[in-house]
Amino acid sequence: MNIAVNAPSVPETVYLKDYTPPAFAVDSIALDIRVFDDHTIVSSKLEVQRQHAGDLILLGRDLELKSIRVNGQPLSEEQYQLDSEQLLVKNAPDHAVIEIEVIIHPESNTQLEGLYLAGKDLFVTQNEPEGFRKITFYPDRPDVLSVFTTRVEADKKFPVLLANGNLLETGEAGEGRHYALWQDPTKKPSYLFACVIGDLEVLRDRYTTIEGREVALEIYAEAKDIEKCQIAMQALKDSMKWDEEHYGRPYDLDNYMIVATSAFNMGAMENKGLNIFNTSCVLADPEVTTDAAIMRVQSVIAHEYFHNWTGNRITCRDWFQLCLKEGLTVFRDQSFSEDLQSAAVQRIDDVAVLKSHQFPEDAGPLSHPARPDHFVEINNFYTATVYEKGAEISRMMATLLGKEKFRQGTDEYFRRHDGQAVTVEDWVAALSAGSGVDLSAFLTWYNQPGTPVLDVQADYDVAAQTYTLQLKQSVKPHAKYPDLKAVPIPVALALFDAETGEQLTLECEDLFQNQVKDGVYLFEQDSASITFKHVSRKPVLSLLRNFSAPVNLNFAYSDEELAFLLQHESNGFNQWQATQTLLERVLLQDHPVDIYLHAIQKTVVELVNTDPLLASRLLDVPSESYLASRIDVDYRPVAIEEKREAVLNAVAKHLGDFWKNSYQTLDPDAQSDFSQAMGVRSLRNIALSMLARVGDTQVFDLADAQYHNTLNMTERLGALRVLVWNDAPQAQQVLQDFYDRFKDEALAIDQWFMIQAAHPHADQALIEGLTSHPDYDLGTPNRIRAVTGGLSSRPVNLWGEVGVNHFVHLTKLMDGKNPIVGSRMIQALSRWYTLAEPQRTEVKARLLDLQAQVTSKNVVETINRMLSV
Ligand code: B3K
Ligand code: ZN
Repeated sequence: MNIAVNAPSVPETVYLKDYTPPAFAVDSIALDIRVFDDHTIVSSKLEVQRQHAGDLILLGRDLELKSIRVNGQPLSEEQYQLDSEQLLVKNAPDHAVIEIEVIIHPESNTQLEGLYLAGKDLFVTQNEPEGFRKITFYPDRPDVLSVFTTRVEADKKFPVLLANGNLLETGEAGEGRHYALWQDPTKKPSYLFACVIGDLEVLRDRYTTIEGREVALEIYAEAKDIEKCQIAMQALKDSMKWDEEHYGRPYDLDNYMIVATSAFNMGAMENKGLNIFNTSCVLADPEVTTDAAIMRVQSVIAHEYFHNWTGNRITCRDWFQLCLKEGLTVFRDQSFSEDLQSAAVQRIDDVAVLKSHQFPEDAGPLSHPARPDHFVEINNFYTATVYEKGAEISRMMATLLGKEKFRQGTDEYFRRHDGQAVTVEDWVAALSAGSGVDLSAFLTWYNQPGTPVLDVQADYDVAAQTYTLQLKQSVKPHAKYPDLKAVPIPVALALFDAETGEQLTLECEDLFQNQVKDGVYLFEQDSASITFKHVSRKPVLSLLRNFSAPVNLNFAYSDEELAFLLQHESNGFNQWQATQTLLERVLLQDHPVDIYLHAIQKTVVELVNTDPLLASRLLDVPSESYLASRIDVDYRPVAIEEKREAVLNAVAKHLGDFWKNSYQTLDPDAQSDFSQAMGVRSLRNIALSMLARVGDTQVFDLADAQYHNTLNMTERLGALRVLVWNDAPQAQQVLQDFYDRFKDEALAIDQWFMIQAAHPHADQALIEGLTSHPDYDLGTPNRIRAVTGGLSSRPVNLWGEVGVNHFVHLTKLMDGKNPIVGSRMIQALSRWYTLAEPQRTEVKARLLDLQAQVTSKNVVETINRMLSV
């Protein structure tokens, strides 16, 4: 019949306030997907039923409509209206069976959305948020839930045919073809539909739920990778158990399948019972995978599994509510990882990500509320704010409620809303009802943008023996949100005796007696004060313990007080927080570095043998990108790099023999568990880079030996970095060796690209060499990100000609080929307006030039917002 050519009928900008419920419910959908080499035929049969007044609108994009029948009658072209975004059935009856046949082209789909060819022998789907409309015409919105029956048919060269739910039937389809018929008994929105057609191996296991359900667990990957799925399988079983124990949520189907592909725009996707994963988030083997990547595999496996309840069983009413499922699920996966390894180090790593990604986003032109109220392209809102700030909002409510009440609240949420598509308001209301604590003030956190600033002043009254805190909160004015309100800020705090280092019991003035519970003060107004009594000498105050709220804190600590907290705070996260505050002063406010050096030496030397993982994190120096996010005008990347390098050199020098001693005595193989061993590997790699800084004459020999004598990827890469970034004589030779060893391991080769792109002096020739390498591939987002990730880890290079050229050129290419990735890429330059002149004007000119050339909704919206400052 026809491919739509008319202008789209959907509005440019979608607003939350315009939400209307769907006119029709879809009781069931039967899909038949027949894959051929050069096209795919999709037939669908929908049983629809009117719920509200309005037209029957079936969304569809890039579909070739072959036929449409309503209640058995073919429709003539006058009976429907078709444009490039939707098919409107005129005068649809209240009950109808709609049968549609379309042709699609997954074999040439480069956007990696909808159904697409993900390598020679694999077709997969990615339907969140709006990919299903590229498979067939459907009310592709999250509040339309239906029972899906799926028949998948393909040539037998693809032995694996998967879809959601239970396998009902398999059989011959003639001409060397076969089929499989699946049915998912749970009603779900179309974004959770998935199917997979391919030639894959499978790793099988089982899990018995707390209810006694036997669940078949299957991880599908290329045959050569199948053994690398063991860690993911264990993480899956651990997650299933963890959700039963911590949230009372057992799994609900008889099978749980995970499929790995390297052609994937993001980390993974929680399709009901059939997750599809980027290989980078499922394959794990210490010989080819770093410790950090192994931790990521475990957390993403958990994240997608936890979505089964927070996202799938209870889904979002509309895409503005995205943080309802993502924020809560990130909070859940963070909590799982805290239980898996050191809770303090997990919190350190999560807060580091929040501060280096979400805080800058919220401070610039891409700032938006955790629940946005308008968008042009929803794919642009899978952001650090929705995910990470969303997680912090759930965490704040959990902190305030405590374990038991939080569990009562989540129990009520699952009880009320299982099987529904709901809103952030529904979540907060259920949590409040279940816990008996009114949390409605937290809605403000979801609804307004910006990182609040918490100003605290302290006053010690020696005569009265009181210690008084004055608190104020504010947030930077925002042109689009003139009515910014105070938010509830849980302030976790402690007082320490400055002489003994002991933590004091908090006693408040009568008036405030009930306000500090378990060391958490809920600060809800624009300003407030709180007085502690019986404080016999001026104490040291520790604020925002465990980072109890995502705010920027201003408190006039002395450097000595921060050094004190570094040594005496009772948990590792709070110690780390003290190091970061102290270093920020050194780096951005020219405080002397000596106090830090003295304190870090004392602390780390003691910790090295007892908690090497924490010791490795306490040596963190804030990243250049984080430091950049703290500078709003006149940002000079070279100056920041120089300062940071100077601090690192000072640390290298000050700790002297510590580095070589630790390097020689710490033994990863002698550790009792993975966390300790990971800590030891991390410390030895830090030691190696510190030895390079002080010009140790043996460092290249040590690195060379470490590179060659290990079977562990964290160690091999740690050594490779030192050799390559310091231009060691053998750098090219080991790079070649690495390539030869790992040329069939795509994820290791990503690291090979990344290390080179992150060279301190990466120039145009180097980057062009990488992007013209035969293994560089614009169809594999992991490979693209390896180069962009390396480049942007060095802001001097990112903002130099080489970086700006690369990002602008890449965005132009991806605008046509894969706009989701294109839009992501250009965001690396979103803080252009903070640069000092002439760089600011130069980069702006490049962005304006790019703005004139791009056409995809994704990139256009992002670049328009970036230039709106
Ligand atoms: N829900 C998916 C993200 C889909 C992104 C679409 N652009 C993965 C996750 O957050 O679990
Ligand atoms: Zn998620």
